[in-house]
Amino acid sequence: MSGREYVNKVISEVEKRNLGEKEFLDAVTEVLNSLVPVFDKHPEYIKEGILERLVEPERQIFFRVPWIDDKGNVQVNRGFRVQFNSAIGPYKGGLRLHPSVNQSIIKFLGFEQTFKNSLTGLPIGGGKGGSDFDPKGKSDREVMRFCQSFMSELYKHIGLDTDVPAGDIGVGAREIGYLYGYYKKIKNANDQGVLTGKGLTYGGSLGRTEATGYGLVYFTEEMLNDNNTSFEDKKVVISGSGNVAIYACKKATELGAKVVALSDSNGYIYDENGINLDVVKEIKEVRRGRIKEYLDKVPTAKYVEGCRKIWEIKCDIALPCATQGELDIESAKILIKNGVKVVSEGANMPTTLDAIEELQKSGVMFGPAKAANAGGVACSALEMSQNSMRLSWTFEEVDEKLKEIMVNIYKNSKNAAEEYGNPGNILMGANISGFVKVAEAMMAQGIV
Ligand code: NDP
Ligand code: 2IT
Repeated sequence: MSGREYVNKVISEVEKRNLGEKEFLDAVTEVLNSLVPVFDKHPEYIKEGILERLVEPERQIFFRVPWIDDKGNVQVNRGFRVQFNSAIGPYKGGLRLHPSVNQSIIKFLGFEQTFKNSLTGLPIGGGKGGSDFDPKGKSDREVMRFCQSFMSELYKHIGLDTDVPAGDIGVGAREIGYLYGYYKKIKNANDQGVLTGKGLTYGGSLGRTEATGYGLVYFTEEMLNDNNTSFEDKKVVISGSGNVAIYACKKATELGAKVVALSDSNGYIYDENGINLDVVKEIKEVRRGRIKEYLDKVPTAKYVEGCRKIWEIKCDIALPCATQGELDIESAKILIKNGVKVVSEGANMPTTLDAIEELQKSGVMFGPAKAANAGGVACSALEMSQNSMRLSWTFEEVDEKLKEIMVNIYKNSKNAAEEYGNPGNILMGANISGFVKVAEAMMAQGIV
């Protein structure tokens, strides 16, 4: 069987078995199509059913999360944990709290995480979880009661060497604190490495808060340098205004770029003088407010309703850092028309498949999420190492390791693309480089 026939066969099986799961099917289709040359070179992977096994999560846990709101009413949410692949290490991946969360979204994220974690070079498998709970507008006490109820089931399935969750959309230091406190209480064990993204006073790692955004910029800078350019003097548009967007904005600005826009799900702000990040951090990290409030402090900036319109701003570098599917083909065409040179993904799967094709066709440099945003989970793995050793590295030590990991991810992705006959296609190279390590580990461990 040729590589193409094998991939087509598996994609059609996945479509039948996962009906209507658009995000999951998109993620699988994108990855599998770029692996065709790998199967032509390694028919032994076909014989061992590597793909058939890889597209089926090892374990999926769905559970009821009842909690009591501030008015005394009973609320019920649905909890998810998908333990996708443990070939190279314990399941590792974030928890997302957002009303849109469903089985398809958690599965796509877990699938992607498997290759991303492989790319980091560290021994971590792939997993993801979350709930359709909406933290917006909830009091701290409500978030705490939800987190405790969520953990009262999740703790049965996670562990230092089994599965190590962390943050994602809607889960930051506050939520990880509540989750960890409850885990410790019901397990009677200070297993600090069971969650990452912890506060610095109880086993967190310096640099984890910054890691995804900084890592995205380190990766993108390496890609730019390799093409004889850099962030210096570039105009940058970043979507989102959460953890990833804020620290991408900080590092890009430090490297001499001017970030002119940030957004949230309601709209975007445009500041031609460059975003004042202290103002954004006060709104988003301290008050949990809306990006629109930026105008209260910087009245010369503009606010535009509707987050998708952010891609209409003329820029050299676009960094989508909000959510999946946020940069579609129409947005890609506008970016291209306005002369964008680079699109590099901080969010997971923010660019739709047709938009990626359009960008690549037009010669825009493309940094795919599983490579470009791997800095967060890489730093999580560094946090696990520090917890195991019961010591803490300095910010500089962590940052240095992060930089090295991101440069290596770029180089390995670039080399894999060349080796498999598609030089410059970092998306294909990242898929192949991430996949081969997982496939080799699965081959070595037999049919399990
Ligand atoms: P945050 O919760 O800190 O911020 C999310 C941001 O994205 C907010 O500005 C939010 O706006 C916006 N957003 C969320 N959902 C939507 C939506 N449906 N439409 C438009 N805007 C939306 O999350 P993170 O910054 O941590 O995560 C952002 C992305 O980066 C996600 O795709 C995540 O999976 C990915 N990622 C995160 C990592 C991490 O370490 N945190 C690591 C690697 C990837 P609003 O407030 O209006 O909802
Ligand atoms: O998508 C991701 O890589 C994350 N949300 C980070 C996961 C982690 O375990 O740090």
